[in-house]
Amino acid sequence: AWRKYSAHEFTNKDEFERELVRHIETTLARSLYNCDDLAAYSGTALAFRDRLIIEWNRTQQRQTFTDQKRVYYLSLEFLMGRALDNAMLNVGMKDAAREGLQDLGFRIEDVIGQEHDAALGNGGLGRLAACFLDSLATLNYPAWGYGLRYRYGIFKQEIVNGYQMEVPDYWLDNNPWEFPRHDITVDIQFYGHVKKKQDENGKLVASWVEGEVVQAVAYDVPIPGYGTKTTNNLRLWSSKASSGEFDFQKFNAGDYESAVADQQTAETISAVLYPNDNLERGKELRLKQQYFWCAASLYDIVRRFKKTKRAWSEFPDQVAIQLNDTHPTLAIVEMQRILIDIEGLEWDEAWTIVTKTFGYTNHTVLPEALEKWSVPLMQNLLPRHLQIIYDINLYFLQSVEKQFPNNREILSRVSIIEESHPKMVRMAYIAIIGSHKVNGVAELHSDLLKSTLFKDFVDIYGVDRFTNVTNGVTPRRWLHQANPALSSLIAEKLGGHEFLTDLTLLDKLEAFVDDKDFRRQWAHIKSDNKLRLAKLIKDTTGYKVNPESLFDIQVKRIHEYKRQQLNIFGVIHRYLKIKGMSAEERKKVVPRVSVFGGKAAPGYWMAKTIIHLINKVAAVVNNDSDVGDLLKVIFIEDYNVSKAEIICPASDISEHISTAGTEGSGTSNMKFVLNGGLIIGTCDGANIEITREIGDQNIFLFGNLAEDVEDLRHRHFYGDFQLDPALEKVFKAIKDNMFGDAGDFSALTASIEEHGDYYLVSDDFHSYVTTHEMVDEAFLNKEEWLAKSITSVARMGFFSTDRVINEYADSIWNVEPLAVKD
Ligand code: 26M
Repeated sequence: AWRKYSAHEFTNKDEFERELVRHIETTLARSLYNCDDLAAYSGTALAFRDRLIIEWNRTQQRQTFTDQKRVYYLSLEFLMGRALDNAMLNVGMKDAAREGLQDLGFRIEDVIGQEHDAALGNGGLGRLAACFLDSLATLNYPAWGYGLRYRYGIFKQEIVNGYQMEVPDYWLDNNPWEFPRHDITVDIQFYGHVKKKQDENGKLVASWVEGEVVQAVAYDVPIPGYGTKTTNNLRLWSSKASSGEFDFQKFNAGDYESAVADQQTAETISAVLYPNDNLERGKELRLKQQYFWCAASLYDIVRRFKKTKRAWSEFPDQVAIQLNDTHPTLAIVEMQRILIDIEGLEWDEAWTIVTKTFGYTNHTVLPEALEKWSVPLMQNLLPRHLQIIYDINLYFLQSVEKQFPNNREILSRVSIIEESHPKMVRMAYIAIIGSHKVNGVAELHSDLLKSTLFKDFVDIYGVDRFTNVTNGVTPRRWLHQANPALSSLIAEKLGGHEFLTDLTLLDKLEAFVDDKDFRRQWAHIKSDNKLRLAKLIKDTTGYKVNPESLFDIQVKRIHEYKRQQLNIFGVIHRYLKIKGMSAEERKKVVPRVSVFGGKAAPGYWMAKTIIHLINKVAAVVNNDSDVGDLLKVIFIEDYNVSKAEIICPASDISEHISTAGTEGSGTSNMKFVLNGGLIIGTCDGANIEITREIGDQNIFLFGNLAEDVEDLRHRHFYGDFQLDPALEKVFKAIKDNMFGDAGDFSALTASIEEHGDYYLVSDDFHSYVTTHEMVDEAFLNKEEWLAKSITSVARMGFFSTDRVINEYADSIWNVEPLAVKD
């Protein structure tokens, strides 16, 4: 440390202003007198970026120097949202920035609002990865994220005449948070074929030759921890045409057009995030993305390891790789390929290293989400990998055969290759066989994995390979940043902001539950947050909502299993009830705003139909003068991370109502409760553990249990099904064209009435509706409601990703934090 402070560091308002002005005038070549919010944003971002870079370089040097075990989190999705506010809070200079910006005539909120969300993810899985990065850095773990640098993130959703339209999300122009590393590139091979050849010792080795080569270029994003010097790295790979001689020859041969076309083909690999959530569709480009990213990341990891000159057997002592779902499963196969084909290790020695290195997280039990790739497709794109997969399968099945002699059933059940036409490679099985730990994301989910999907593997490997790590959320973004007023009220009571890094300290809030003054302040903050949401609703939909109403919110990807249809049918039921009331009766109705938000996968018709119905119901209900403020229905367009930061603090109640046994965990349930909202939910995913923590008097649970689902479905299948009478009335209203052409919604009603009601909407309808009546009742008692709200927040300490990351570190990765001195 030959110089303690770099020239561009700032430690107070005036120094921040100096840096801001410097960036606006020189880096951006703008005049201060002609500086809009966008330029102020860019200047502020650059000033904070400088600070991050300094800590980032120091962190990387420190990690290289101490050479401890590192964690690599492989995820095809990182749903980061905005970076500036987070950087300000983590660096701890937000107040200085606020005052500095104010001096120059800017409001910090407007400046922060200029940033485009980094939306490189679909939903829960991608946002979990982003929360993990925040906690890994905050806890000083030496950790890298590896992902793809999509040119287009998740599409922007526009609602036109009640229909979802998808608009491309081109987000990369002047993104100050990424650093291209044009010197860090990896050539990635596709297609071609396998040759056997002799190595220098006369041993036969496989060699993958010819085919096409695409270049991976690294782009790095700094990930600051909160209140720490650690700034970790997120490395995103971008594809471009290889600069190899192949293309060069084409250019020289005058085949300019086709050379440019090849270039575009190469760039297509990292062009777009697949917008499916929990649906597997087997597209070749998706497999190319997966291999491209796995191979580049592994090459990078192996290169770093080889610099240390250690023996290969030490690899698992230096490296832990976590697979975020099965999307990176090819990394297991690629690692084995590197060790045997390139490094010349024996199979068994290599395989021991591989299994000690990898861990696999499963996020869903939905059968349609389980990844399978057709053998012919893989044979063509990755011929050597397919051979290795067959070998992995052979050795695995041989050991199963030894363990369970003469049991052909188990062999065919656990084979990596499904004997269908065409044959399919089951990626989850490779992930299980190639990892030392497999985890689910909430207790019920992990138990279901063990008792259903992965049962045979429990019998084969023993139960210890399977574990649970219940999800969490980062309290920095989802409490402090999204709800600064609540965070500061809590800090006032607890004597500081320590709870942001030890969320269990929230339990000290319970002492204040009966404090009248405190309750008033708590209530006040909630109503301010509701006003903030009401403004967003007014600005984006034109509808005015009464902020005194009960705000009832369901925001998440639209999916039949998440049952937004149950919610909107409940809303229609409520509407019909109000319509049938006398003026006198209407006076007793608790006014409600039903808020929906979420994207449907572009090819998921049923999900799009649900969005359409919500919007049609909104158009009728919101314009019905009989109803007025008693009921409003709002669909918030383009739900994303930055909107979630406004929405989560504003709920009175939020809905987490998936069919029992279908939601892995859910994480927005945690965000809403952490912000003082109550929830209505099924006994599913992490709702169960939330209930255990906060107490069942503080949550509204309803519906059938996971253990009853199979039997109910079975009965429906054999015709034992009666449509719930109240739901029948709702369907009648729809069929009478109350919400426009009933034909538009017939698939939705038919899936329930005629096609077996797979998600048990009718079975749960009565209990759902009566539970909502209990919600209304409870909301009338303001003091009781406040007590529930405060108590719940006080008991949410368990759901921080800090706890989650420590569990992964202890039970899966075996890594230690790296101590950082000032
Ligand atoms: C698959 C194939 C092709 C293209 C995309 C996909 C795909 C993308 C995202 C499949 C699944 C994807 O995400 C699933 C997901 O978000 N799962 C959620 O993970 C959360 C974090 O663990 C849980 O809280 C949710 O319950 C779970 O649904």
